[in-house]
Amino acid sequence: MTADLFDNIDAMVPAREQLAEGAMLLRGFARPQQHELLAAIDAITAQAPFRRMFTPGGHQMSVAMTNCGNLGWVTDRSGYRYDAIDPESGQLWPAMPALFRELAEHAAAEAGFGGFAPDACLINRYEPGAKMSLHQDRDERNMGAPIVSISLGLPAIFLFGGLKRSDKPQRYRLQHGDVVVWGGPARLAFHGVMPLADGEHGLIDRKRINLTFRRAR
Ligand code: MD3
Ligand code: FE
Repeated sequence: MTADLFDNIDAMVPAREQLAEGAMLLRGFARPQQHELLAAIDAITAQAPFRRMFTPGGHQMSVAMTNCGNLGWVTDRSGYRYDAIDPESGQLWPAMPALFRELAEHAAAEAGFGGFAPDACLINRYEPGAKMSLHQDRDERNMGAPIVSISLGLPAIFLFGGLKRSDKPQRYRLQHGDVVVWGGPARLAFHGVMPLADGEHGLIDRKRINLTFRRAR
């Protein structure tokens, strides 16, 4: 029982936990950069504000989204896609900060995916009650690359299922600073987020923000 294996000795919580083949939870991995991450998100959302997009089926998502990087994920009545242009502004998405790229690359390498070079970062904002239904991420061309997610603010119950929608999902509580890497056989797993419970967070008031780094092309 050493500091190498357990970085939170008090709670006896392992610093890294393999959730499944290809899926690695790095607890608190982004905590040292929390203030820089939040400042960068503020700068990005000043250029490309959070917005609640519509699915092709005409439903408005409860999660508000924006993007940074060369490509951004968008959805509207015509479908889901990656686009270099923010449809709200007609401008390119804000650049991906070097800190974001480096954190994502470092986390991916920790999980065994060396050389991860994300070209897209989707930023999700959950307010109390917001949720994400079970889905697969399959709009990316390069399924060989993992997805890296960083959770900030209020904790959420994350649902991690199997390759079939009907596979019963496991539940994980993702907290401020937690990073998860999803690659290999976990890359096409169904996943979702339970409705966000209200609460207080010292740094982000009554919200959860999730960053997902992707290699879209
Ligand atoms: C497992 N976001 O943006 S991040 C999404 O917390 C999305 O906002 C959730 O699902 C959120 O698409 C979950 C964790 C995540 C992201 C991608 C995955 C888990 C994944 C891809 C495959 C398997
Ligand atoms: Fe997803």
